[in-house]
Amino acid sequence: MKKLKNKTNEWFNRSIDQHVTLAVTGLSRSGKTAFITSLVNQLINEGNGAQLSFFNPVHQGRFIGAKRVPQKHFNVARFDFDQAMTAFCAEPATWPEPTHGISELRLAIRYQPEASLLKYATDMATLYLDITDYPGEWLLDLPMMNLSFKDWSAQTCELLSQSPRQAAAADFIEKLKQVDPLQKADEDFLAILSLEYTQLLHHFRYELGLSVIQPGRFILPGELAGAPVLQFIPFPGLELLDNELYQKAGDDTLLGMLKARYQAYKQDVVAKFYKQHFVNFDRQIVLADCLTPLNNGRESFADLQQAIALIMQSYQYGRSGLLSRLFSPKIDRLLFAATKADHVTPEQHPHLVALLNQLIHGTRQELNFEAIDIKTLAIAAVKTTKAGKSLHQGEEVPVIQGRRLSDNQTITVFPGTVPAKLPKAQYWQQMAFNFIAFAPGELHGAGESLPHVRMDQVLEFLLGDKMA
Ligand SMILES: Nc1nc2c(ncn2[C@@H]2O[C@H](COP(=O)(O)OP(=O)(O)OP(=O)(O)O)[C@@H](O)[C@H]2O)c(=O)[nH]1
Ligand SMILES: [Mg+2]
Repeated sequence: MKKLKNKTNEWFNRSIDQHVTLAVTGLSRSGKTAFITSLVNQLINEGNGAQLSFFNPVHQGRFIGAKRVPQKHFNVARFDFDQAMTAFCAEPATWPEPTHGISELRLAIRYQPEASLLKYATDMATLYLDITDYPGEWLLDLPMMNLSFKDWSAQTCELLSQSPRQAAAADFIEKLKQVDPLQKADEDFLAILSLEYTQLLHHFRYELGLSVIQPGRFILPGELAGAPVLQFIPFPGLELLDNELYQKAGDDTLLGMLKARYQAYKQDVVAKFYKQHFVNFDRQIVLADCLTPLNNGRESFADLQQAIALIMQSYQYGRSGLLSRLFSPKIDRLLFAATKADHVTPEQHPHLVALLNQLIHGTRQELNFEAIDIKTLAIAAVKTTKAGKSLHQGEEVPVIQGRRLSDNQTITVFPGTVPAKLPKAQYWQQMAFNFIAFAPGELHGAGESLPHVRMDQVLEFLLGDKMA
């Protein structure tokens, strides 16, 4: 009897005080800040007009309330929810500022458990939800863990020699070819080369709209900006160097210094992130903006596809998985969300999901995802447009209406079609998609909930079972 009582107590305790760690990631500008702000806004304003009918605790009337409480880790930046809400409440409303590193926020969510036993035990249960925002670029580095400096250099220089990177990178590579890797190490010289390489990465990301950026920390250095561990470069032609010379290159040579820093980067930056943060995540949402690359053209879209394949390696837990050989992560639910779905008319949403499925499908088939439940959704954390129909040459066409970000004009457009499959050459010739950045609608105070698309389905997948 005593044993049974203990068992019940254990369950009771666990149930009234549950914890879930939810990680939110995605490449820069994919919509992480908007997503977390909306998610928190929906939960703390529940009962105040938030539209969460697909979230079971709300649908079944068991949701009691949510509030922000002090975060778990004191050494991680606070997610700036208030600043983001201030932007949405401004006149005219604006988008929150870009963020550059990892941040955290904790919510306490009160609800009534469904389970009858608990109903006798208590009327209320609390779910502590720790939300972590971190750059998706950091996940692009995992494959480096498996590569020597020589192999990484060869792979990266190969990428730099191909279109669309080649045009911007040619001078840099040419310059390196004139440098003897065995020359005397010079920190200042290496600092200059690293800066040039970092500028190239910025150009790829922000001007060419490319997604495969390695090392990912170089464009989002956080507190490591300027540290020697972020000062190295891929070096061309090392495969031609005598292997013994490569192996024996001392720390007083350029090559030796490059190898040492590359090694330090892998251990002190990449592995450290996985050890300190990633292994503690219970659930993960990966946000992907498929529309901007679709708008940018074939090469940008192909690069997104490659970046997603790299990111997927972080969720490959089978025996062959690199990550599970290094650490033991525990994510059991993984949601892929195509963000900014309010940019297309609603009948295009299934296409957007189909496209995202195809992007992750290539790798999903090969990888072992036994332990993970995966779902894909098309969402808008903050809905900025209204959908309707308009007459065009005697035919009804679906349109969206919203306030254009660049000039605040209200416009009505047919944004084009999203291909349901990975687009073929013909799609790019037609340039079928026309992406326009919209401004968010104004909120009348932080107590109002943000309009959204499918945030309730997101909540149900990520938290529904924990609040049963
Ligand atoms: N229409 C629409 N635009 C969105 C939505 N979410 C994000 N955006 C747009 O995408 C931009 C980037 O969103 P953020 O939430 O700042 O993205 P992020 O991933 O946090 O970006 P970084 O902090 O730079 O890594 C915003 O400024 C908006 O222009 C959405 O739900 N709907
Ligand atoms: Mg952000």
